[in-house]
Amino acid sequence: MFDRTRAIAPPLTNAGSVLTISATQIPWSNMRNMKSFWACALLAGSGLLTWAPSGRAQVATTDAERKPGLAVCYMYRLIRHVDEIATWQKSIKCEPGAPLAKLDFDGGSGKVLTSNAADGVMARITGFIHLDKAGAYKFAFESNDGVRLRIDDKMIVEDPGVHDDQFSDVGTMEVAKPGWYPLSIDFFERRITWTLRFLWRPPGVEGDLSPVPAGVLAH
Ligand SMILES: [Ca+2]
Repeated sequence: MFDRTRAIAPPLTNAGSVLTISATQIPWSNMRNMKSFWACALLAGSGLLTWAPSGRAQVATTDAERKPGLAVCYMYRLIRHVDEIATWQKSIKCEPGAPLAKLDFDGGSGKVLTSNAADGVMARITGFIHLDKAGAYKFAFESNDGVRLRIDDKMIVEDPGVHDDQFSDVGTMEVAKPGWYPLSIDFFERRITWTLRFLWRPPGVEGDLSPVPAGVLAH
């Protein structure tokens, strides 16, 4: 289900070169032959489908290029559901903040994460998580307010509305091939106090879920 080849998107430069080569390899003499033109166009299209990144915010990086912690950007509105974060980003700029080493915060009434405000904050958190064993990983949050986790472009767990500190349901990700997987977390704080704890239990581990450690997060 979680194929490593999908987890590691090609660098954008590769996608760009495929696009350029595909376009320039169509000989002009063939352009006058519409059958050949459309055959080339279909070939170019199939190449793009194979190589184009799947719309994720991150570009795959090598181990050397990967930096510790998760990237984050912020928007400022009073919302009530995590769905509104993607909607707002179509019309307002998401302002980058200092990266987050890990997500284990009981923020109280203070400023949210590394943003500039204590209320009305939307955070889009992106990066990679290292899942170093095959098997079932369990994920959950303690949050206030709403939160949603996607790994490898699949929704794993969410607790999307306005609420006091509470634990989400537990989501499961079956990992077939160990490695770095792209991750995104949408989170918002509406009013008063906020909390954000990202919890997991790797395969083979007993007991309660515990905070995801900084060493397995990168961007
Ligand atoms: Ca709150």
